[in-house]
Amino acid sequence: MTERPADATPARVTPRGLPAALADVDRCLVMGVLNVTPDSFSDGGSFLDTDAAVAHGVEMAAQGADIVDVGGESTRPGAHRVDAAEEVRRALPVVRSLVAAGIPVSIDTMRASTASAALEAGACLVNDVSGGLADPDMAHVVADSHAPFVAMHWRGHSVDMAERAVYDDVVADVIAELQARVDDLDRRGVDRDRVIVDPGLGFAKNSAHNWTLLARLQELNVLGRPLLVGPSRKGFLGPLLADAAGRPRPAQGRDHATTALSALIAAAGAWAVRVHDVAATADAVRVVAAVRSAESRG
Ligand code: PMM
Repeated sequence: MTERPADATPARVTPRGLPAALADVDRCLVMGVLNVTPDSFSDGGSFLDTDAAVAHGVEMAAQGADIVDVGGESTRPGAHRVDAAEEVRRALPVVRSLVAAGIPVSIDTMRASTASAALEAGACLVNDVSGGLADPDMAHVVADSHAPFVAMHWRGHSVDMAERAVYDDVVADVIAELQARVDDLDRRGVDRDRVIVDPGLGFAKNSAHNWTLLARLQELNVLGRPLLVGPSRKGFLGPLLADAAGRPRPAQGRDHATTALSALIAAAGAWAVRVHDVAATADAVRVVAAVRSAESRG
């Protein structure tokens, strides 16, 4: 086998605890976003009905989503919390139906009780935008389950997170705060080899912070953990794609830019990318994998 040259992109790291079918995939995985909410920033209200949500999840799997990420609470900037019963009422039937259809499902929640119900229903991964900070019971639930856990970089709830976008060096600070999360989770029984880290684009970050994190993504590999990145349709793309009058491009028009970012994120060695438009990203990650494989053949 040829040795990777010193300047090659880093090898992908995968988490322990994934279903074998996903653990064996040797490219950046595609996580399809399924928000069963009335108020998410780009697809809020589209899939509030259970049947529509399940149909969209099945469609994303057919388009190449490796995992469908089901969420029942919006985390868009300024969002207020939804109560626990309502979150479960929205998300659980969708998780159950997609699991029954043989689709790998992750649950996007900050609540231990919702994570527990979803794991019981067959979800194979917990995606917590607060990295376990919002609910003191989350680590306990995940520790008991042996499922992988996404710890996203987070500094507080969405309602006032913009005020927390203050950093000395956003990359160094995000790395230090994620390292503290990984260490704390490990102490509380969520072994570090099950933890996936995410820089949390758009969460307590301004546009410059998001671009800097994307430019220096490979520095996060120092954490030694698999990396998930969620660039999809996010606000920092709006001004970049503004029209001639300077009006930022609305969320629904940001998919091509998201696909370009997904390719860059995959090329940086990320484990997975979380997107709304699965079909284009599924192609993009395959292109990156083909180039990387040719690169390793020399
Ligand atoms: N972004 C949103 C929601 N969940 N989870 C992870 N791990 N990373 C993210 O960047 C992320 C997330 C934002 O809301 P959306 O569901 O409307 O994309």
